[in-house]
Amino acid sequence: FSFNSKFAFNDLYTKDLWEINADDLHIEEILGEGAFGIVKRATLNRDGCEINVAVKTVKEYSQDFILKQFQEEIRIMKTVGQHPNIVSMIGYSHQTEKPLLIVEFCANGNLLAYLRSIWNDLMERGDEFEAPKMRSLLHLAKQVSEGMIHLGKMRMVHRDLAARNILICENGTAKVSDFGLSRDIYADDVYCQLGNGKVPLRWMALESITRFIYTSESDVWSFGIMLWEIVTLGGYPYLGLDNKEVVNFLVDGKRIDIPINCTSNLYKLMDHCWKTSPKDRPTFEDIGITLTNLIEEID
Ligand code: ACK
Repeated sequence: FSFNSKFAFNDLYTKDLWEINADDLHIEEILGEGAFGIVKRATLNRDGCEINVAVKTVKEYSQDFILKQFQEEIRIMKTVGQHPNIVSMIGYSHQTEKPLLIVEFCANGNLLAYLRSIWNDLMERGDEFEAPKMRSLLHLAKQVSEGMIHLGKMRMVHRDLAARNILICENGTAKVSDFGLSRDIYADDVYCQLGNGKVPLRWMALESITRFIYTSESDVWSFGIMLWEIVTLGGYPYLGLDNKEVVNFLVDGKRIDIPINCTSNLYKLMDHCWKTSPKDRPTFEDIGITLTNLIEEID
């Protein structure tokens, strides 16, 4: 090696492959925003092709802890790596005034909004909820379980699994999303104050609420609530109970009842996810197998 080529070699090592040139990014409309964070659609020029992406950033005058949380989200997305059922990171940019996190674009929005749109359609037309629709919704749940198996392999706990945090792509694939910043984008009734932070109480396992313990098993509990959201086409868990009453309800060993239109086998699966002892809950692998069987049972 000559002196020069050695330099080029070192350069290769220090260049961050995730860094995106802000000039290649054309920011378009806002998809969602909260007190601290904001998500926008954008197009990114990649080797001459324009691709749709979602860009997350922080709002003006963000406090230090928000910026730290944002850096943490970027770090987590790097660690998670690629999986078809996880929203993947495309890159980030630090060249701009505010840091940008660029992720793949999921054209069909979040699962909760999708479920509620099905509900509204049914109400308008006065139709029955049909088996093929249920099958396709369980397929989405199955895809989420696959994303969660991958997260588990990467030794990651999501802590906020819920229909609002599942995104649907243009081809209908469900992807687990949101490893931090979106938390403040949703209504306050979802995230409530517990200790120093805001938490999604109604999606949380008992041990997360009472002892701040988060594991794959507590993600399984949240998955059970997400299944309930699916069956009820976007219902609000524990409707009619305030936050304190929810905690007492769970501590007393009570659980959400079987929803109308829910088969006993599907209810059995969600109820299994809400076992008090984390080790008694199914794993995401078990859940995937059960869902495949349940999908086959639907005729
Ligand atoms: O239902 P939505 O359009 O899907 O509204 C929310 C909003 O931003 C706040 O999170 C949308 N969103 C978030 N990430 C993405 C993404 N990667 N692709 C498309 N939309 C996204 C989300």
